Amino acid sequence: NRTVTRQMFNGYQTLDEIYDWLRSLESTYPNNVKVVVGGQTYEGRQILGVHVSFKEGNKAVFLEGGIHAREWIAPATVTYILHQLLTSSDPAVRAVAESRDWYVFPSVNPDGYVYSHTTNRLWRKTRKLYNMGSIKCYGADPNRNWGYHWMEGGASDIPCLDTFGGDAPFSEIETKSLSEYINTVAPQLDVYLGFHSFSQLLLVPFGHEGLEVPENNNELFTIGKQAIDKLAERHGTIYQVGNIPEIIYIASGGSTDWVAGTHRHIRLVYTFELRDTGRYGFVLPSNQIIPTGEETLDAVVSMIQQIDGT
Ligand code: ING
Ligand code: ZN
Repeated sequence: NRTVTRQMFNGYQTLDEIYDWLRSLESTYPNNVKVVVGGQTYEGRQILGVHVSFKEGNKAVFLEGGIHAREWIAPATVTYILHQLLTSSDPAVRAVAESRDWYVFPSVNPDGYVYSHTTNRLWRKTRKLYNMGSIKCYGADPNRNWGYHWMEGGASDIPCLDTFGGDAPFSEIETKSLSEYINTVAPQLDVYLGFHSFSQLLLVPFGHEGLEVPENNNELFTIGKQAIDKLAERHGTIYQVGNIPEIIYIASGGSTDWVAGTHRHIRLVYTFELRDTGRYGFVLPSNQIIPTGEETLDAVVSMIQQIDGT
C-alpha cells in the first residue's frame, strides 16, 4: 500500500492518468465507487469525477480540484484524499470517510490542465476562443465565471487577461455544466471544498465587493481555525483563515461563492489555497505532494469531526 501510494504521488499525473485511475476505482470498489460525469469542456472532454458511498442516507462532501490549470498541487491533493478515503486504515479517517458520501472531481478544468502539461505550464483559464476581429485570446477564468455577484470586483472584462470573467455568467461550458451537476447533488451536500494554490490560506466566502459574509461566518472561522491547527500539527505548515477580500483580494464569480450563495443549507463552504507561500509557487516540487496531501486530509477530517461532534 505504501509502495502504491509512493508510485501514484511521487510525480504529478497527467489528465489521462487521473481519469484512468478514476475509472479503475470503479472495478476495484464496485460496491462503493461510481464514475460520474460532472460536465463537459470546450474542447470536448468530460469533467470526470467519482461518487463514493459506503451507506445509504449519508450527507455528502464535494471536493473540487483544478479549476485553475496551473495549480497542479490541487488535483494531486484531491486524488490523494480520495485514495486515502478508500484505502486508509486510520480509524479517524475511516469513520469520516464512511460517514459521508463523496463527490470528488480532481480536475474541473481539464482542457486547461492538459494545456498546462503540453504547452504552457502557467496556464490558468479555460481554452475557449474569444475572437475579437484581429485579436484572438483564449479562455475565461473559470473562478470568475459563476453566477453569484458575477463581475462585482476582482475580475476583468478583457479576454486576454488571466482574470477575464467571461462575457456572461456561466459563459464557459465547464462552469455551466458543472453548476448544473452540483444542483443535482446539492440537496445531499453539507460540505463543499474547493482546492487552489498557492498561499496557505483557508478562504471563507464571499469574495465580491461589499463584504457579504455567510450567515454562519463565525462558525466557519471557529471550525476553520481548529482545522488549520490540525493541519499544522502534521508537518508544521502554517495557514491563515479569513474572508476572501480581507485575506487575499476582492474576487467575484468564484465557484465556492456561488455554492455558498445559492445553496445556503450547505454548512461548510471553503476554498483551500494549498502550499506553498511563494518559494516555488505554482511549480511546487512533486516531493511535496504526499506531505501536502497528508496535512490537507487532516484538516478535512477535522472539519467533519467538528460538525459531527466526534
Ligand atoms: N486564488 C483564488 C482565485 O480565484 C479565490 C482565490 C477563491 C477567489 C475563491 C475567489 C473565490 O483568485 C487562486 N490562487 O486562484
Ligand atoms: Zn486558483
